[in-house]
Amino acid sequence: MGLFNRIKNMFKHVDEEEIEEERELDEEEQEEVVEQDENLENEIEDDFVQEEQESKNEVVYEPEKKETRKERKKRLKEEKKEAKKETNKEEKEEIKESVKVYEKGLTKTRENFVSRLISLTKRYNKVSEEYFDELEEILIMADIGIDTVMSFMDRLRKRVRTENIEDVEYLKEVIVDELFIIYVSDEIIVNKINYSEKAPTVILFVGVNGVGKTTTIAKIASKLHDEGKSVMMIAGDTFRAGAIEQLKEWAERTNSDFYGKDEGADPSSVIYDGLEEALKNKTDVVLIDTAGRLQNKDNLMRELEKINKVIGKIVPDGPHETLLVIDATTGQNGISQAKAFKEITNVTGIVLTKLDGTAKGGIVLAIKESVGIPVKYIGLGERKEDLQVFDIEKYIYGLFKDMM
Ligand SMILES: Nc1nc2c(ncn2[C@@H]2O[C@H](COP(=O)(O)OP(=O)(O)OP(=O)(O)O)[C@@H](O)[C@H]2O)c(=O)[nH]1
Ligand SMILES: [Mg+2]
Repeated sequence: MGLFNRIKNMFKHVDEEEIEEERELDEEEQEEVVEQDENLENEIEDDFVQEEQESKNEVVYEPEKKETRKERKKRLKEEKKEAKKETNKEEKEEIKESVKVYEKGLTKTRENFVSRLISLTKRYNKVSEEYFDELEEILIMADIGIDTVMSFMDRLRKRVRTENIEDVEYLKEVIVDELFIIYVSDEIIVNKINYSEKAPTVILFVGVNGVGKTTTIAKIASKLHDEGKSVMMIAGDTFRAGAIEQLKEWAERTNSDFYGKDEGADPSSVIYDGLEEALKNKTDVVLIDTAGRLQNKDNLMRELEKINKVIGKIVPDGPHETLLVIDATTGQNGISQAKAFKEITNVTGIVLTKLDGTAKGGIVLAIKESVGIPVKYIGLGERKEDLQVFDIEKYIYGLFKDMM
């Protein structure tokens, strides 16, 4: 099965109203998944042994109420099965919610880019030079980036030639396939955050003014809390008093610890003291806000070097991530920022915010190809749920669902 159909099968059901019949099938399917789970037997065995142990210490006044071995095993099995089904259901719900966020957040791009692609396919019966020219223009308009588009077109033409493709309907699938390849390009995509085994995990946020650093920190903090992790925010952006206040407010709202000093304080000293406190409190994750005045590249480079050194003094393998925040609505300018920051510090991942605010969501693909840094999170709106771990399959579905 091609990628186009694979992604379609993965997510198409999310859009369709769940009819009763389907729901029943779902139940059966879940029952099967549970039955086939090999771990289940072991888990039941463990629970059984534990319960046996515990009940040995109990005095049973009503011997007729005591469960037999067999009864207890049966009950435990039923309980486990119910719990497993519940988690499976929850997982499915989560995927569904997240696909909906992608769909909604990518509406502008989809309506622009994909509707043009569909209209192109309608106007041409066969693949031709004119078709290629128009396609190229559509891709450039979506901000995929000239270089990326050129190499994409080369590969597409080659496939059309070698596979003798004439049908534009089929070519649509090949286009999706090739866009996926741009992103993946022979690498295993690491979109996961590198959490340290020993607390604290230190995540440094960098990026120019107004791109969404502080709100991203707040969104990530709230996700971490949902996962049961403790969080501290450090106000390393001491450039404006407002920035410190804003972060402090977010810390309160998300139940995170906060460390900050006054406006004008040396960011490295703030970070040093904050990290010491985090170490003392055994905080799981520390999120560090910084100021990103790229106007003065040398200063920024020196400042980031100092910050990294200070972090390393307290948390020797930190920072575990340096996330560069980029505003998707700035288009190619965002790509230039990524290139500049990559030169001055070791950026390990990109957070691409405000994708919901642009019709040029193709920038995700351009960043990966032109800078070679994985996009780890994307912002698809202002709510905390709108910050999503980047998932290329959901992204492609969010873009092309009208074609699928
Ligand atoms: N629509 C939309 N808005 C976003 C998204 N992410 C952030 N914003 C908005 O962008 C604006 C700027 O965000 P901040 O977090 O203050 O940006 P910053 O990088 O910390 O800015 P400075 O501290 O001024 O350098 C806020 O109004 C956010 O609500 C997103 O994914 N979608
Ligand atoms: Mg800020």
